[in-house]
Amino acid sequence: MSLWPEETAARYRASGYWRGQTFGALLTSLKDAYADRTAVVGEDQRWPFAELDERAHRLAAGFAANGIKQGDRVVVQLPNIPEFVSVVFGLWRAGAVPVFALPAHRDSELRHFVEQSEATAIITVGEHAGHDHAKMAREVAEGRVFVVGEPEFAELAETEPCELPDPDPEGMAFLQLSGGSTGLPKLIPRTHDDYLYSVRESARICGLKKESVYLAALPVAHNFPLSSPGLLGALHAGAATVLAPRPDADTAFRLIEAEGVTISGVVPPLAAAWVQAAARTARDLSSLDVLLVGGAKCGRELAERIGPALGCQLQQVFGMAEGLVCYTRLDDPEDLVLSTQGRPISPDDEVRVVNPDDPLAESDHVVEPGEIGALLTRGPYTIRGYYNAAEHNKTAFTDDGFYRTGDLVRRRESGHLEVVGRAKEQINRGGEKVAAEEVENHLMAHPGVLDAAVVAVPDEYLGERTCAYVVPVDGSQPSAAELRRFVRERGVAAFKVPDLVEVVGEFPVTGVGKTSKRELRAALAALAKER
Ligand code: J2J
Repeated sequence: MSLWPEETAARYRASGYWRGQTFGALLTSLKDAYADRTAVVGEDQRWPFAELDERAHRLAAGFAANGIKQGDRVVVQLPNIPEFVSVVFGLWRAGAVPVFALPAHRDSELRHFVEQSEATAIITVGEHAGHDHAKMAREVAEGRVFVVGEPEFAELAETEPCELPDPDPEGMAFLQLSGGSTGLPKLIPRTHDDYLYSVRESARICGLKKESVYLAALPVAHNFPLSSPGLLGALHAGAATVLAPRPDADTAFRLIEAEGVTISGVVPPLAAAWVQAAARTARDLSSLDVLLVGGAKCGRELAERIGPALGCQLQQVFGMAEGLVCYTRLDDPEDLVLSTQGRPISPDDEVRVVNPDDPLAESDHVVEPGEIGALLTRGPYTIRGYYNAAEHNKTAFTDDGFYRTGDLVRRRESGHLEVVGRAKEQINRGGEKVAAEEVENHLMAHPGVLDAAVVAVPDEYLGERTCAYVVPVDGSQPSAAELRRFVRERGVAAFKVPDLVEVVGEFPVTGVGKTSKRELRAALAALAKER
């Protein structure tokens, strides 16, 4: 059954966007075409396509033998290691549905993913970057836990391959995470058909060919390094993906030189750090042709420095795990590349720019061409609803199925979009998304906190940082340090711990009642900007 209205689905099939191929079947065809070519490179492993294929077959059989059935959700929390790739393809071949947690997520988030998806297993690592992931998973899991590096996983990985039925290409292939603006991250159901379309086109738009080498610098479970064009785009083109354990310039430059990396993707603060480091590196970066920058706005000043400093072409990308991805094209005029965030992948990506002052504007409330408005979108790889979130979906989507991105954009005549701001209650911390309400809820769990409002403050390096305004209960005076520690100890990703905490007698804005958190946040954000 399609997750889109049947009539629309039929159109996407007829247009050749949806081709009825699953990721498992894709890997089989890649193995046939590129058997001995390198598919995945880790710190001490290098797998040709044939080996990746074999490993995925064995894991699939192992998962099936361990009771993981078609349609079962399995939370995957793995860093940038080759096993991420074999596990995910193994799950796909077993017909299971990976739920992509990031390595930064901690127990409260992991628990939420398990509960929300009713996951029957978690696949994770042991110690990673100073955190015991295996212990955390065992505390949170409601079913099995498989730890890469432990004997039980090794056994899975050695299972004799077997024939398994291919899942429905129009069914849910995996659950991606939303950046979120409300309480907790929503789960995004993507299908084989819709995602493969965006991957295939991304690979083409970014000029990938089998000789390309993609460096996954960001955590590869994130939608950007996974699919824009990312690991999957590289695999699709028969190209190698090098998995960087960390995104810093030293690590990245070492890998670019050693592996002859031709293309990578980073968030703006990382691009800035690479630009700076390039001036004093002894590494040879001449293989790098293209650097994708996205996840947060890349200002013109930074955009202008990237090409000259790194000796490559800048490609801006504006995407979202819910679907729509825009790229500047490699043959676009320079001005568009430097000053816009690109245009959509598909001729059938419908883009509407609507009245920004009406948060629930319907898709026919369009603004004049060239005016700033809120971006709505609908298309062959943009979801029509979050997973198990009927209530939230009523406001996150218009009646006619457009996704309310929460982004404020201006549309050029060429179709290129300029991202100029945001209407959603989210802080974009250098590409890492923080939902204001989620952090407020953590703060409000503190016995000394009466009310909290989390807003963005401008930051030179990250673009934005989080600032929490906290009103204590009478007689209580929690310190900023204590509140930050409190949030951290509730088990959240470090990037969600408020950067600044202002404990105030009352919210320092007049004329705003308690009626709308939204208005309060807007007023506080304006105040914070002036500081
Ligand atoms: C301004 N804001 C941007 C940009 C994303 C490719 C690239 C990024 C993501 C991603 C992705 C932006 N300028 N260039 O999934 O496939 C903000 C917008 C958007 C939100 C989505 C991909 N690129 N953003 O960042 O799901 O606010 O996906 O709605 O994490 O990031 O966040 P996310």
